[in-house]
Amino acid sequence: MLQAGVDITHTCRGDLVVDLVAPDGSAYRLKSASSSDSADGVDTTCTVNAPGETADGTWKPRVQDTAAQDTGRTNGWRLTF
Ligand SMILES: [Ca+2]
Repeated sequence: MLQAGVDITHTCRGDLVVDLVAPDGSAYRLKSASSSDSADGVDTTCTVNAPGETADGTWKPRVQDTAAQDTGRTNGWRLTF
């Protein structure tokens, strides 16, 4: 079971779309944008449905900020296979 944790400082987390990109380029959505969620930051761990994927290769987080004004930064992330 693959678990992905992300720690993001941001002033409006509803702006954010977070994906996990596998070594072969497959993207797994961890978080979608939400216009109704204006709370601060993301610090969560979620289970990713990614059958057949292994730790081999380079995994990357991809964070997109879909709206102007509010900004932030990614502090860290982790994967557990
Ligand atoms: Ca923004």
